Amino acid sequence: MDPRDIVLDKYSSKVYKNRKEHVITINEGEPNVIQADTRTVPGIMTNRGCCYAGCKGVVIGPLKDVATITHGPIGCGFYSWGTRRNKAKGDENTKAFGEYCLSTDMQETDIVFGGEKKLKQAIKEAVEIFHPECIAIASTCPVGLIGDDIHAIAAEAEELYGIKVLAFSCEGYKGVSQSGGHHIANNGLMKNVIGTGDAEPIKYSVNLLGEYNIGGDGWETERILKRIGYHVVSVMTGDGSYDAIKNSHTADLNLVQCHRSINYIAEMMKTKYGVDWMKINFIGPEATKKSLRDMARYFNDPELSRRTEAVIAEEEAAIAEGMASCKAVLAGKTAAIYVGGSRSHHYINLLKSLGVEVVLAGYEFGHRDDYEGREVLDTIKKDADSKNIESITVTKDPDHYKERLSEQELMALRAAGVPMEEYSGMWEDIMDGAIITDDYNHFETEEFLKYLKPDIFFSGIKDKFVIQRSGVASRQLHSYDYAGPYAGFKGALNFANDVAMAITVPVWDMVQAPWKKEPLLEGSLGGM
Ligand code: CFM
Ligand code: HCA
Repeated sequence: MDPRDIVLDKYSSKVYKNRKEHVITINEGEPNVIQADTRTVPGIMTNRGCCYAGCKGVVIGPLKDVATITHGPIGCGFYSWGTRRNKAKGDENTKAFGEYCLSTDMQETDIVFGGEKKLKQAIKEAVEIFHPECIAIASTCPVGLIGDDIHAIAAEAEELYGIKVLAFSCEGYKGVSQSGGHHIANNGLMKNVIGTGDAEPIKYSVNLLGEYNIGGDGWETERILKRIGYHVVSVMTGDGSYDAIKNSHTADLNLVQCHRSINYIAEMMKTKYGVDWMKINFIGPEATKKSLRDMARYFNDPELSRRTEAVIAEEEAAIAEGMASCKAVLAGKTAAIYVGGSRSHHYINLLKSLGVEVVLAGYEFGHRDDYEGREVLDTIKKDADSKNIESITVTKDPDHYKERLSEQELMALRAAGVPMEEYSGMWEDIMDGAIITDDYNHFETEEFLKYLKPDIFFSGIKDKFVIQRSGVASRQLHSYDYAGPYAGFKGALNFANDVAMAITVPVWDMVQAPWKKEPLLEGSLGGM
């Protein structure tokens, strides 16, 4: 019996009806349709985060020179304080506030009588203590429920202090996952920051979009790009800054690493400022080489192409021996990989080049195009608050999916000159017979571990210890278990070494989950 069916069979009929659309077994040659970006069944222990996590935690949080105030009770500020690896360096020109957690710490009385006064006071204190050029306000759930007008307060503070004050209505309950928060954050940057700088354009300049510098990935990518001769105007948003993003419209080309969190900004910048964009992937040597060559082709300069090849040759030679010895250890191993919205796909390629096959994969909040590889054109925005985003979709080969698009959509795509050929999703690289679980949960983690027995499981902090305690190696792919960088060539070798070590350490055969040996119920009644 297919492990998928065994696991799903354990659900109640109502849950089964929902989950069967989100858990599929890949059949090569079939359309392999999956349901995604829908509401989690209440009560299920999902790995997902919320809209606030997507806006404040993921996109705005890494902006080092922005003093970000979480408006709400202290829990959300506290739990988003330093949990994501927003690595950033300040310098003599750029302040870095990333280590701080600013929050209005709303109390019951603020919820009852309104929290606006407190927010104004918090802005005043942030200005007096940190003297930032830009402040961001991020709302948590109660703020939306009681109706504090953070946008009016931001406008008033801008006047009062003569600085930029951004307001994000990213209450946690909005939408079904982090994904809505990405939209809100990016729309805010597009509306209020991008295009407000007056720097002169520089030749061969690029922005790195959807690169969050986890483990220093952004720094490693920049290092390679600079070696070739590119100028990086801004990174959105890893080690990013308000100061740099103001001038991002001056770049020649936008490079999109995490498609899920930012593709719509690339399209908006194309429409508004004429900046072309290209999907790239700097995870894994093969993907990195392809990306660098695509860039060289775009700029069409023989000298740049020559430097591209020279840098590729040097960087590849430096890791060749190390990669080969890791591959000798890893070839034939199997993995499960489960991250938020785009890394699962990116790392499947890197694992493949090390001889590791992925037998179980999925995204927390990916949309269908992240799986099925269709180019999403969600450029037609009706509402800055992203409540009504309409999207039309197209495939790598538009004719292939023709039946799924209306004639009107196809015409709109052609008229818009959509870059149809660039984006591929997870299906492209996953093997026949692999199981895909969208928005998967802790029950499914434990069940699939039993049936698929992968040699290593890549995911996040919420399930890491359940996996380890059941005797399977685990590596976090959100935070890289505080290692990294994993991007580019040297990064790929770091990754290969870490994975080889994780798998070969002899501890896994010695671990037996405690609940398999002894009952856990203990304690005393009535103080006895
Ligand atoms: Fe993009 Fe990300 Fe991801 Fe994401 Fe994230 Fe992240 Fe992620 Mo954690 S922006 S979708 S919301 S690549 S925080 S850096 S690791 S879930 S796969
Ligand atoms: C988030 C952030 C997160 C969480 C990681 C994890 C990150 O989704 O709010 O669960 O281990 O990368 O820090 O995705």
